[in-house]
Amino acid sequence: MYQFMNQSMTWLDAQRYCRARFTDLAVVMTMNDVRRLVTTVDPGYNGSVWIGLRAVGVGRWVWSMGDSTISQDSMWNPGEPSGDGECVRSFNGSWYDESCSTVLPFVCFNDSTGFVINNTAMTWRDAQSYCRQQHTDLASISSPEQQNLLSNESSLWIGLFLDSWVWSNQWSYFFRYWEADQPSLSLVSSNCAGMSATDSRKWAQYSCDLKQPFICYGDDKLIKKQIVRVKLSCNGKCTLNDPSLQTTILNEIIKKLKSMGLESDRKLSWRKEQDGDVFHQERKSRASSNTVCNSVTGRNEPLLNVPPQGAYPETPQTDNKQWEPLMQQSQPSG
Ligand SMILES: [Ca+2]
Repeated sequence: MYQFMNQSMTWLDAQRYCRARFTDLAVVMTMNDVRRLVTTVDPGYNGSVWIGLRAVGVGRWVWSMGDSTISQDSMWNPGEPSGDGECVRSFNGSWYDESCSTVLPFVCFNDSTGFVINNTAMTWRDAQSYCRQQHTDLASISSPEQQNLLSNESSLWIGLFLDSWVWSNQWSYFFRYWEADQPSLSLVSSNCAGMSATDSRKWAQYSCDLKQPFICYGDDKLIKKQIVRVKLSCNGKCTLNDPSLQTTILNEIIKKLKSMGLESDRKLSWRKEQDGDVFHQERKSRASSNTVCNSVTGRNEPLLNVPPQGAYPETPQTDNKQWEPLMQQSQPSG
């Protein structure tokens, strides 16, 4: 879950903030993540924002699809990579590093149809954009068999490129969504990445000292969640796992808690256990009487999630005692 923070910080401070309150600065692994990231930003804010990507000193060859490092059976031509570019073309079944601004035909990978060769010459980045829009991505080549499919082709861009960036959480994941001219070797002191202010919202590099809003991911630790366990009985006259009955009971509890002072922005829900049920028959050893038809079992498996924005009153005060014996309070988190 992405969280937009509309306050300006340096990249390092933003990272500290995200780690303290959420999990980390935003990590992006797929085009779907890109779309979610873009919609996370407040509509009223048009500037650039930090994401959790920063430069490291060393480059390594990785695939555009992001899911793997270079194959063990790498197919470099002897003498390659020769250091004359950060993108890779396949020619006669071997790989050559090449300037990314060279225009070449390219090979996309399509989830349904496999390799798709496109004979329109483009820069590597434009070819990558094209493949992501029309197919899945620029092709990864992970076996000699796949390379053989290209052995009779003239020069084609493949998905391999030299990457020297790393995610804040150290995940080895190489999905990138750079602006056409980024990352740029001429911007050597711009070692942190953000989502740019352009319409495309692709990524650009900035000085890490720049102060700008940022996007974190993870659950908000400031939202306190309280879990209470309830024991209910209807003497065999109902099925407590009937969803409509659960809704009715929950609404009654909400009504009661509100009358006791629960604020309206707090949310209550039933917590399902792994089997999908909310209520479980009390175990025989714990059953207090054979009149209990449905009740809660399992230590630390309470059934009500109460994630309020602030602390819920420590001890619910009520002049109506009928709910009180049914609830147990757990320690609020955070
Ligand atoms: Ca070369």
